[in-house]
Amino acid sequence: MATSTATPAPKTNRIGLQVIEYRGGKTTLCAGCGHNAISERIIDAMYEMGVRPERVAKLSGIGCSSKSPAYFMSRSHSFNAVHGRMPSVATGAVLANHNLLALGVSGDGDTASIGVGQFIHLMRRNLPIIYIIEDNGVYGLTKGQFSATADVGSKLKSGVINDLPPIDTCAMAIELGATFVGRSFSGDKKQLHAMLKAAIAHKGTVMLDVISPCVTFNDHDGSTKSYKYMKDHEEPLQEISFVPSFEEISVDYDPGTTVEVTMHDGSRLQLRKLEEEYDPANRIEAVKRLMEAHHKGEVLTGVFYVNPQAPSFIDMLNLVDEPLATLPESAVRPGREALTAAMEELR
Ligand SMILES: Cc1ncc(C[n+]2csc(CCOP(=O)(O)OP(=O)(O)O)c2C)c(N)n1
Ligand code: SF4
Ligand SMILES: [Mg+2]
Repeated sequence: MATSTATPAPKTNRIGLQVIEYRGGKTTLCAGCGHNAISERIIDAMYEMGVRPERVAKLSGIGCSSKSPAYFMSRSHSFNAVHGRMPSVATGAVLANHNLLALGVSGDGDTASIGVGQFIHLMRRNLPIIYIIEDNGVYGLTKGQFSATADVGSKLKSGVINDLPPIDTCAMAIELGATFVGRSFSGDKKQLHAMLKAAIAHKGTVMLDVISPCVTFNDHDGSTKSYKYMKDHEEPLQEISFVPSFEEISVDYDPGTTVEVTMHDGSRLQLRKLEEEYDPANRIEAVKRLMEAHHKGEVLTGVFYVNPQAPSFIDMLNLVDEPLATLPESAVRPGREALTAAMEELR
C-alpha cells in the first residue's frame, strides 16, 4: 500500500502569513520577565487578526519594556524614542501616515515618571494608537528603584518601603479621554490575548496597563507586582471574548449576563460580567471601581471603559484620506496662484 510522504502545508492566517513571520529577534531580557510573555501575546494577536507586519509602527521609549519591540515583528517599522518621549514621536508618525497601526510599548517608569507629561497629552487626543504599559512597579533597566506606580507599603529587596501613593494610569487615562482602557496581567494569557485583539480593532486611543513582574528586582515577598501577589489579588471584572468582523463564530452569548460592544469595524467585544452590573460605557463608574479596588487591596483587571463611537484625532483634524506621507508634491505645495489668492485674503 502506498503511503503519502507529503508534509502538510504550514498553517497560515487570513493574509497567508505564518506565525513565524510575526516573530522578532531573540530576547535579551531576563528569563521569566513578564515583558517576554506580553511580546508573545502581541505576536499571537497580530497573527490571528491578520495584520500585515509592514503596516505596523512599533514605538517605545527607554527601559527593559521599551526594548521589547525588538523581540516581536521584525518586519514592522520601529522607533526607540528618548526616555518618556514616545508619545510625541508616535503622534507625529500617526499624523504623517494614519494608515499605519501604531503600537506603543512603554514601562511604568517611562510613562508615569519621566514621561507623565507626554502621556497625559496623548490620552486627551484619542489618537489611534495602542499604548501598552508593561508595569512592574520599578525601573528594571536601572536596577529596580520604585516607579510612580508602586503601591504604598510595597517593599524593595533592600527593605526600603514605598510610602508615596501610586498613580493609577488606567484611572488617569479614562479621566483624560482615552476611549479603550483596560488592565491585564502578563500571566493571564487568555484575558490579555482577547484584549489585544479588541485593541487592534479599536479606532482611537487604547491604553492597556499590563502588570508584568520583574523577576530580578521586584518578585519577592512584600512586592505588590510579583507573580505571587497577582495570583492572590487579581480580581477580573469580566470574562472577555472577542469576535473579529471577519469571523462569524457565535460565542456562547447570554444577553442577561454579557455586555456586547460593537467595534468600529463590526467586530464584537463580549464582556461577561462576573459579578454585579458593570457598564463599560460609564466613565464615572469605571474610575469609582478602580478607586474602590485600590482601597480593598485588589488588582482589578478587565476592560474598564470603551467608547467605539468617539471621533479620533484624525477625524477631528479633518485630514484627507490619503496619508500626508504619500501625498504627491502637487497636492502639498500650493502653486503661485493659490499663494497669491491666500495673500490677497490676508490684505
Ligand atoms: C533622560 C533619561 N533619564 C534617565 C534615564 C535612565 N533610565 C533608563 S531606563 C529608566 C527607567 C525604566 O523604567 P521602566 O520604564 O519602568 O522600564 P522597565 O525597565 O522597568 O521595563 C531610567 C530611569 C535615561 N535613560 N534617560
Ligand atoms: S531586569 Fe526586570 S524588567 Fe528588566 S528584563 Fe530583567 S526581569 Fe525584566
Ligand atoms: Mg518598570
